[in-house]
Amino acid sequence: MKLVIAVVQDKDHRKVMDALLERGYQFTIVASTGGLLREGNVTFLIGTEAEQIDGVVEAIGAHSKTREQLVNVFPPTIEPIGTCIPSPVKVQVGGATVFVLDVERFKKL
Ligand code: 2BA
Repeated sequence: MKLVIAVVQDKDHRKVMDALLERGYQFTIVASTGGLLREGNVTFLIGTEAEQIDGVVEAIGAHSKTREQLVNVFPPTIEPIGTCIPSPVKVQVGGATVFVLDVERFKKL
């Protein structure tokens, strides 16, 4: 048994849900927030057999787009707080960030 943890952009999560449901995978979604952008994303928890991992990852990848976003970076400064000007930097977000973990024990009680 494996656990797939996938962080998906908010804009893509409905399509990813539909794709997983169509293929019969069971999952839980959790609302989450990216540490850098501080924007909402969605984390999928998908418990599945090892043979199904490729199908799961493919379904997620097929609907997770890469996008560019601007993030404000504050330069290191000795100026008093409030006088430094943030410079926007482009970051590439996504597709999805996927982790695959071994499950030691799985039980529905
Ligand atoms: P955020 O933390 O908001 O990050 C958005 C994007 O900013 C990232 O896109 C990446 O391109 C860039 N970024 C974030 N932290 C960075 C760093 N320390 N150095 C360089 N670039 C950085 P993605 O890599 O596609 O990640 C999208 C979202 O997936 C992240 O949103 C975060 O919520 C999650 N994520 C990514 N890597 C993770 C990890 N190793 N552990 C846990 N969550 C992760």
